[in-house]
Formats: sequence, structure tokens, C-alpha cells
Amino acid sequence: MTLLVALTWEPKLWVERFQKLLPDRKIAVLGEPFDRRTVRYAATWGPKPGSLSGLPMLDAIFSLGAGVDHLLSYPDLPDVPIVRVAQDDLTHRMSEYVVMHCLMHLREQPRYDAQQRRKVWEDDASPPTARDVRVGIMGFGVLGEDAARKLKVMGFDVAGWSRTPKEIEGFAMFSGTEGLDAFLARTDILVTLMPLTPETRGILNRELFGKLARDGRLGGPVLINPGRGKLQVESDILECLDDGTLKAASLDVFETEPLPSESPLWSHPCVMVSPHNAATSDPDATARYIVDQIRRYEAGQGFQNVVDKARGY
Ligand code: NDP
Ligand code: OXD
Repeated sequence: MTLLVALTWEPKLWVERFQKLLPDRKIAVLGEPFDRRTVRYAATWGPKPGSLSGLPMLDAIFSLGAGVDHLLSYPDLPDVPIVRVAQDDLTHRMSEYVVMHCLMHLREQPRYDAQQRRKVWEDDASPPTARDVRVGIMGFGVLGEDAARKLKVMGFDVAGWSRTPKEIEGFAMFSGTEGLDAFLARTDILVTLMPLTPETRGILNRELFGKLARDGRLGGPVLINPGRGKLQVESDILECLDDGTLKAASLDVFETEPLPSESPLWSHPCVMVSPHNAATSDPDATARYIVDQIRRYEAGQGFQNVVDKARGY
């Protein structure tokens, strides 16, 4: 049995880890000779056209991350289960990013960074604390729920919005298009942890930003998007920042990645940019997770976290 590692970047890091965990199996990479008839599993991120085709014994495709939009847009996707990453290492990294950015906006860190550069000693007489701030998590799945629980420990007033209705103790939950306006109306910081699907593409636009709460303690709504870049309409974000519809934004993902050097987002004073690393898939933890999935499957227990292709995530 062969595990094919199909990446658009240097696969060495991954091949070494898989080989160590599966010493009796062949680990193949694209560009080197291997027998396509022996490939039972493929681990991939953004596969090049053709790389997953012509694998007659393929049993499953492993996405090397949580999102699968990079796979579902693949033109000739083999009809086998797609298993995505849902494991603690990645989840905890995402919650670190979300909690850090919520706190930076709460504590006005960008303002104090700018003041430091100008040697200005100035603060607010009555700054808000976490319990004064309503965070709305759009996409209350594996990552959204973990981030929500950690924000709640900090004292934030957290609500969630999902596609299907949920009841989760301790959180005000909203769902579907019918629940969206009420969710937005009680949101000071909007955190988006949704997959990119035909329904969510472009959802972060002027119309939605205009429905966020305007009576919050932060002085205007804040957007934090570590989900996917194509959820957001960047021209709307920029206009809404400039006319005060939004106060600030933390963006980890972009319509085009890497973010083009000419994008005004790079230098906008109210935007914090990071290079799509809110939750990097650690090769050690992810290889262990994939090998566990292979072992489960081969022991007849089935895969976990299988993507529903019709739903798109
Ligand atoms: P899950 O599948 O566990 O959760 C997705 C959530 O989004 C669910 O609550 C789901 O609703 C909700 N959702 C999906 N479609 C809609 C819709 N049309 N309307 C409302 N809600 C919707 O995914 P994860 O939490 O594991 O990951 C979320 C995303 O985070 C990934 O798809 C990826 O894009 C992004 N990501 C980004 C990373 C980064 O480094 N920047 C790293 C890892 C992930 P329901 O519960 O009803 O199904
Ligand atoms: C992921 C990502 O989906 O890193 O895991 O974006």
C-alpha cells in the first residue's frame, strides 16, 4: 500500500513524518516514480490538476487542513471519502488567534502601538472590560465552539451562528438566514469561522456589516476573519472602515493569497494582517492524526471527520 503526498510545496517535512509513523509502507511524492496502482491514500493540499487522477485503488483523500474548498474545486475529484483535519493541536492554535485578537481590540492595542511610536502617554478614563463586549462567532463548528469557550473564560458575552439549529449551554445560539439579523444586531466583535461554500462566498459584505450592533462599548463593530478569504468582499471592508460602518478588522485570510503588495489592506491603520497562519497544520500532529485515521479504517472502525461533499464542508 502506498500513501501519496500530493503538495504544491516541498513535501519533505511530511514524507519524513509519514515514513517514520508507517515504516512498512511506501510514501510516494509527485514528480518521483511510483506505481499509481498501489496508492490507497492521498494526503494533499491544493492538488495540481491530474495529481489525484488515475489512482484505481484509492480509498480516501486526507486534506492536510481543516478546510476542504481547495479539494472540492478540484476538477476531477475521485469519488472516495475526504477526511479533513479536526484535532486539538489545530483547534487550540485557532483559539489562540481568536482570543488574542478579541483581546487586542478590547484593550485597544493598535492604538497603544501607534501611540508608542509617537511617544504619547494617553488612555481612556473608563475602558470596557470583556463582559461589556458581545462576540458573535459565525460558524460554530469544531473551531468556533472551542474559541467560544475560551472567550467565555475571559468574560466575553459570546453568541454563535450556524447553518443548522443548535442548543449549547452557556451560549445564545442563532441559525440560518432567519436567525442572522438578530445575531448580528447583538454582535460587537464578529469572528468568522465558516467554510467557503457557495452559500458563504462573499457573505462578509457591506449589507452584513451594516447590521452589526452600533451601540457597543468598542465604539464600532470589529471584524475578525480567520475563516476563508473569499467569505469577504475586501472593497466593502475598506469602504466600511473608512465610513465608520466598521471600526477595525483583523484578517488572516484574503480574496487573493499571498495578499498582493498593492492591496490597501496592508497599510490601513485599522487593519491587522497575518499571513494565513491563524492555525497552521503542524506536520507532527497532523501526520499522527492521518495515520490514526488509516489505522482506524484498516481495523474496520471507519474514518472520522468525513466531509459531506453535497454540503461543501
Ligand atoms: P466545521 O465544519 O466544524 O464548522 C463549520 C461551521 O460553519 C458549522 O457550525 C457550520 O454550521 C457553519 N456553516 C457552514 N455553512 C454555513 C452557512 N451557510 N451558514 C451558516 N453557518 C454555516 O469547521 P471547522 O470549525 O473545523 O473549520 C472552519 C473553517 O475554518 C474551515 O472550513 C477553514 O475554512 C477555516 N480554517 C482556517 C484556518 C487558518 O489558519 N486561517 C485554519 C483552519 C481552518 P453547522 O454547525 O450547522 O454545520
Ligand atoms: C486549514 C487552513 O483549513 O490552514 O486548515 O486554512
